[in-house]
Amino acid sequence: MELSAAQIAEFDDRGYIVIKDLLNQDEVRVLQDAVPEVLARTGPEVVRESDNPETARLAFGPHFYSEPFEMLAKLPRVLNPVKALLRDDVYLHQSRLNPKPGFGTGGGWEWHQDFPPWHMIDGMPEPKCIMVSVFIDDCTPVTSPLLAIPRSQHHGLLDSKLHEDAKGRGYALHHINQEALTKLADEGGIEPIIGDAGTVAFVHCNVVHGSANNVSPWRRAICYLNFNAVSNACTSEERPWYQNNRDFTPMEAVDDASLARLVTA
Ligand SMILES: O=C(O)CCC(=O)C(=O)O
Repeated sequence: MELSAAQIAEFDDRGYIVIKDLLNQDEVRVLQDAVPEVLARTGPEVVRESDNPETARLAFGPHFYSEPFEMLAKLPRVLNPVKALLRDDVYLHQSRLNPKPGFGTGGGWEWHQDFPPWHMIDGMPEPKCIMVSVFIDDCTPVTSPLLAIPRSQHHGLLDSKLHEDAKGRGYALHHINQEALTKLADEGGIEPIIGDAGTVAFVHCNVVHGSANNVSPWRRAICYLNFNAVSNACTSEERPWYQNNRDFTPMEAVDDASLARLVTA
């Protein structure tokens, strides 16, 4: 799939584009079936909710150890748009699966940009990174969707503060203070990024976003594939493999049917 000039212009202006049904329902099912095994891992790559250790808050690195997520990251439908938007070859800096289970157990995310920890800890020079948000479940107004401030990426790296419970947030989340957030939201508005399972949003890493906790009865899993431009490779080795991938080889696409082929009868 190739993006149109209008889609690229929309991304450059608003900071994100949403493509409905980028994955078909068979592919969605393969990914949904793979979620329990990912979340059952016992290594440090799976971070639990601090107030509810039974519940996984996020699993880093599923593309390393789960074939469906590896194939997802290499689909031409995913890779080609990222390369077009970043105007470069890309590698996968990091992937995360946020399951966001229902009944309030899937916790919220304070308003933040994704770039600060990548820049400050991993040594990513520029915000030339895209968070590809793959909806594994339906993301509706009631399942605590991602909330984003359009055009906020134009403000560059904003002042932010390392969250005092960074470990409980899942990573070194830098949140934005209320005054700055109010100004940005008054100016740009706040939009929910919603769509059925199989929808994919391509989001610039400096777009300010957050989400509430999920009080609906339904799980709202999203897989984030955070692609970096090869020319923008990270310089630090502080964080482990599952947070800061050190293989900067330009990614090659697999056959477009590779994920669908994993359907079991
Ligand atoms: O999945 C969510 O609701 C938000 C996740 C998020 O903002 C993040 O992982 O940086």
